[in-house]
Order: sequence, then C-alpha cells, then structure tokens
Amino acid sequence: MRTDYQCLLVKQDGGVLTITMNRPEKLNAFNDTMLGELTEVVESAAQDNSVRCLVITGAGRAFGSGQDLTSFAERTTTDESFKVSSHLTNYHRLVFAIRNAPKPVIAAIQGVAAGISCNIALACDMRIAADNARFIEAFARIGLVPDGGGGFFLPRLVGMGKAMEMSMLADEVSGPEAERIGLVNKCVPLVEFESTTKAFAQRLAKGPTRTYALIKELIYKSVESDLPTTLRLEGELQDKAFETADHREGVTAFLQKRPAQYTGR
Ligand code: LHQ
Repeated sequence: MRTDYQCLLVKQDGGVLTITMNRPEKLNAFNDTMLGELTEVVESAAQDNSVRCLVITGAGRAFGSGQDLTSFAERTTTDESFKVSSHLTNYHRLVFAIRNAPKPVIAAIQGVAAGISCNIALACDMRIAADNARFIEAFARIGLVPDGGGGFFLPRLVGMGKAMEMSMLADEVSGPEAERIGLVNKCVPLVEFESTTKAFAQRLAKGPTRTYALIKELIYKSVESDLPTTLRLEGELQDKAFETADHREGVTAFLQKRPAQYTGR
C-alpha cells in the first residue's frame, strides 16, 4: 500500500487503514491533488485483503471545507471551456470507490465538514462525529446545489424536510444534532473521539469482512428497489454468506461457547 502522498497521511494499523486529508491551512479543502490521491488510496485499499476497514478523517481543526474555492475560481476565470459537471465526475469516481469498496468505510468528523467534504462523509457507510463537529451543506450560500451525491444521500439519511432545510438554509448542524437526526451514527466528546473511532474501526476490521461486503450490497440496493426484488437478492447473498469460512467459524464459536475469530474469508 502506497503511503507517500502529498495531501494525505495514510497509516495502517492491523486491518484498519486511516486516511487523513492533510491540508489543514485550508481546512482540508479539496484541490485536484487531494481528490486524486484520496480516490487512488480508496480504490487500492478496496482491493487489498490486508485492509478490512477504512477510516477517512481530516487533519487539524476540520474534516474538510469543500471544494478549494481559490484554485477553482482561478481555473474558471482562465478556462472558458470549463464545465463544472466534468469536474464533478472526478468526485463521482471517489463516491463510487467508497460505495463499491467490499468493506466498511467510516468517516470520522471533527470540526467543520462543509460542501462537498460533508457529502463525501455522507457517502461513507457510517459516521462518527466529535461534539465540535459542524456539518454545513454550504452550497446554497454560494448559489449552488448540493453535489458529490448530497442530493441522494441527504434525504435518505435525514428525510426530505430536513434535507431541504439543510440544503436551502445551509445552516450549521452540530455534532449532537447530527446524531439526533441520523446524519451520524454516533457523536462523542472531542476527548473521546480518537479512541472511539479506533475501537469502532478495529471492531469492524475484526468482523466477517466478506459478509460485510454482502451487507453493503443488500442495504444499498434495497433503498432503490422493491420488496420482491430485495427478498430475491437476500437469498442470493445469503447463499454466498453461507459459503464463507467466517459463517462456519461463527457457528462453531457459538456452539463451543467462545468468541468467534473471523479471518475475513
Ligand atoms: C478555504 C476554504 C475553501 C479555500 C476555508 N477553499 N480556502 C463547488 C464548486 C464547483 C464544483 C465542485 O463542487 C463544489 C462543491 C463545494 O464544495 S461548494 C462549497 C465550497 N465550500 C464553501 O463554500 C465553504 C467555504 N468556507 C467557509 O465558509 C468557512 O471557511 C467555513 C464555514 C468552512 C469555516 O469557517 P471558519 O471556521 O471561520 O474558518 P475560516 O473561514 O477562517 O477558514 C480558515 C482558512 O481556510 C481561511 O484561510 P485564511 O488564509 O484566511 O486563514 C479560509 O479562506 C480557508 N478556507 N474554506 N473551501
């Protein structure tokens, strides 16, 4: 696994790969380099069997402040043929990399998560926030619509009314409020943020990883599907889960009254 990135810190601890966006002087705003590097590392970690859980987080006092507006403004003024939608396809590749990774991807958010950084956190499978977190769908503040998948993830996580409010008013949502409305799985005091994230990720990394991939497929397909289709898919995926070594280990461990030792196979 490559770890020498310009705008990221990448560290593996057992089965957990922690990817830290590292442009703290810009509150980890996305420039092209950071976006390309993050996409590359998620895509390669998806293929690497030694990685069984990914954590995406930010250095300094933020998760991320969205698109780097300085570099973006320079480009849009110098290149007349520039189209935002083509630029967005680079973010879409990252969104797909996260969603299609056959293992859990966690966002760990402290401080501000604004604009497309907020929506990249929403693309992850689960979110842990510190109590100083500030979620801002900042787009409407600069006359834009939510991008990076925000229009898809937000109403599915918090419901239509709250998604409209967050998108139109673009007010800050605090960490505790984010937990209350289902935007994050858990909000903890800042002093417990690192240890909670680590314990959560290590627990997932020691789980039945192949089954987790099947769970991602089942849950994500179900929200775009009907009941008969989902029940058919459930059967197909359960046939696959039934064949895993981890299923056999889980049943054996239960019968032997001991904790299961999952290998991810
Ligand atoms: C920044 C940024 C930033 C550059 C803070 N860029 N420097 C958009 C365009 C097209 C295509 C793709 O899609 C997108 C998606 C988007 O993400 S749109 C939304 C873009 N993001 C924003 O509009 C948020 C802009 N930032 C802010 O509103 C504030 O900085 C927040 C609320 C994030 C944080 O406020 P504070 O905690 O008060 O920090 P600050 O404003 O003092 O920022 C610290 C520094 O970071 C500052 O630089 P300086 O040199 O003055 O210390 C900011 O200029 C810089 N920074 N965000 N996105």
